[in-house]
This record gives sequence, structure tokens and C-alpha cells, in this order.
Amino acid sequence: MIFTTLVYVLVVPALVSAQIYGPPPGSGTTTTAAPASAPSAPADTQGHMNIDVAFNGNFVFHPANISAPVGTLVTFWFPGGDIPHSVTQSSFAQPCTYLTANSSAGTGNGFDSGLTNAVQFTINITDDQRAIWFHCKQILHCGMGMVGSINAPTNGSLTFDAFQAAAMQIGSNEVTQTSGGPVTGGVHGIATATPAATGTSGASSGSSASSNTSSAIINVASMSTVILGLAVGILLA
Ligand SMILES: *[C@@H]1O[C@H](CO)[C@@H](O)[C@H](O)[C@H]1NC(C)=O
Ligand SMILES: *[C@@H]1O[C@H](CO)[C@@H](O)[C@H](O)[C@H]1NC(C)=O
Ligand SMILES: *[C@@H]1O[C@H](CO)[C@@H](O)[C@H](O)[C@H]1NC(C)=O
Ligand SMILES: *[C@@H]1O[C@H](CO)[C@@H](O)[C@H](O)[C@H]1NC(C)=O
Ligand SMILES: *[C@@H]1O[C@H](CO)[C@@H](O)[C@H](O)[C@H]1NC(C)=O
Ligand SMILES: [Cu+2]
Repeated sequence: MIFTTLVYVLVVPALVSAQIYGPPPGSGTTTTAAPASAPSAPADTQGHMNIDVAFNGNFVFHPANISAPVGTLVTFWFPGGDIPHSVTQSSFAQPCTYLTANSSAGTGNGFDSGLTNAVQFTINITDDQRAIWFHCKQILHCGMGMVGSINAPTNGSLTFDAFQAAAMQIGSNEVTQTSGGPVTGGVHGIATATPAATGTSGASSGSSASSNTSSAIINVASMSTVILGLAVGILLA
């Protein structure tokens, strides 16, 4: 069982990588695709913090947990390349599930960049006394620990470390979420614009339209490789 799980965790991403994200035909490359050029987030400035999405091509946010006072802008920098990622608000209780409105708490829907790449996405912190939890909703990424937090307690049971451990506990049982488009707004922090192509500011409807389309295609393809990966895992076990 442990072996099966290991095979699943190790083989599926490899299959996805080889079959979906390999070099395009005629690219002249015979080896595996070069890692996506990851634009490094710029250094933080006063009132503006920056987080790399898929830092160094790994399925992590970097830094993954920060402290940011009210009014701080936090910008997420998405790499180019073929694997779309997302910054999707969730809750401590359900790390890998999009946060929907809670009328008893008086909160609306969470923010969501949607699955995308080569963009930047910014939220403005509106409450620094409560934690903002988020994850990447690309299939399997949250369960592999691609999660983050803003203003999480540094001790007790609701730390970033506990949140990431909870996500990894879900692991490959993570429920596949619909791709969807970007959602502005949010809880304790709000996105005031949809993702913009890296290097520009404000919303860019052109780039979101094209990235939605490619995300949808890759998601369908990913599903079939995951099923194939499961079959390989079962055969090898
Ligand atoms: C961030 O939100 C605060 C209100 O919470 C507002 O005063 C400030 O102008 C916003 N910052 C930007 C850059 O929009
Ligand atoms: C909604 O908010 C209330 C009050 O904060 C909380 O007790 C409850 O657990 C929340 N429900 C969900 C589904 O998160
Ligand atoms: C736990 O964190 C709170 C702030 O979140 C701090 O006030 C308190 O001193 C911390 N306790 C310990 C034992 O570090
Ligand atoms: C990140 O989380 C760890 C453990 O949860 C904590 O020790 C650390 O202080 C946090 N860093 C920030 C900047 O909150
Ligand atoms: C992409 O997402 C944006 C924002 O939600 C939406 O306006 C646009 O229609 C979407 N494009 C496609 C092709 O789905
Ligand atoms: Cu991801």
C-alpha cells in the first residue's frame, strides 16, 4: 500500500510531465524539456511583498508563509512554461478546497487566480488578525504541499506547518476542482483585479482569455494521464 502510494506520487507527475508537458514536436530537443524559466519575484519593498509561484520549477510557493500588515499588497509571480498553477483561497479545515461564502461569518467567496501562467496576481491585505490560507488547485499540487499562508499564527495548532501537513495528508485523495476563471475579492485580503501578464499592471483580459483556454485543455489531458498513472501504480504494486 505504501509502495503503491509511492509509485503513484512519483510516477504520475513524471507521466504528466513526459506526455503533456514535454517539448513540442520539432523543437530540436531530444532530452526532457528544460525547466520553465521561472521569473524570480522582485525583492519586497515597503508595503509590497512578493511570492514566487512554483519557485525554481518546484511545486511550492516561496516564501510560503508571510506576515503582512493591513494595506500590504502581496503579488504572486507565476512562471511561464506549460504547467498552469493557481493561487486559490481555502480554509485551514479544507486546505485543498476553494473557500466559498459563509453567511454566518459574513464572508464572501475567496480569491482565485484561476489556473494560469506568466502572470502576476495581487491581493491587498484587509485583516491581519486572521490567517489567509491558499493552495494551488492544479491537479495533485495541493496534496504535494503546494500551499501557503499569510498571517498564520506562529505557534499553536493553526500554523503554516500544520496547514501544509494537512494538505499533504490529503495527498492524492485531493478532489479535482474545476478550472474556472479568476475570482476577485476574497476574505481577509482582496484581489481587485484578475491576473495580468507579467510586466504589466492591472487586468489583462486578453491574457486571461488565452490562459483559460489552454488550462482547460491541459486539465482534460491531465485527467487521462492520472488514470494511466493509477493503472501503472496498480500493475507495479
Ligand atoms: C489596499 O486597501 C486599503 C484599504 O484596506 C486601501 O486604503 C489601499 O488604498 C489599498 N491599496 C491599494 C494599492 O489599492
Ligand atoms: C462559518 O462561519 C462560522 C462562524 O465563524 C463558523 O463557525 C463555521 O464553521 C463556518 N462554516 C464553514 C463551513 O466554514
Ligand atoms: C504565540 O504567538 C502569539 C502571537 O501569535 C504570541 O503573542 C505568543 O507570545 C506566542 N507564544 C509563544 C509561547 O511563543
Ligand atoms: C512560517 O511558519 C513557521 C511554522 O509554522 C513559523 O515558525 C514561522 O515563523 C512562519 N514564518 C512567518 C514569516 O510567519
Ligand atoms: C477567462 O476568464 C475571464 C475572467 O473570468 C473571462 O472573462 C473570460 O471570458 C474567460 N475566457 C474564456 C475563453 O473562458
Ligand atoms: Cu501548482
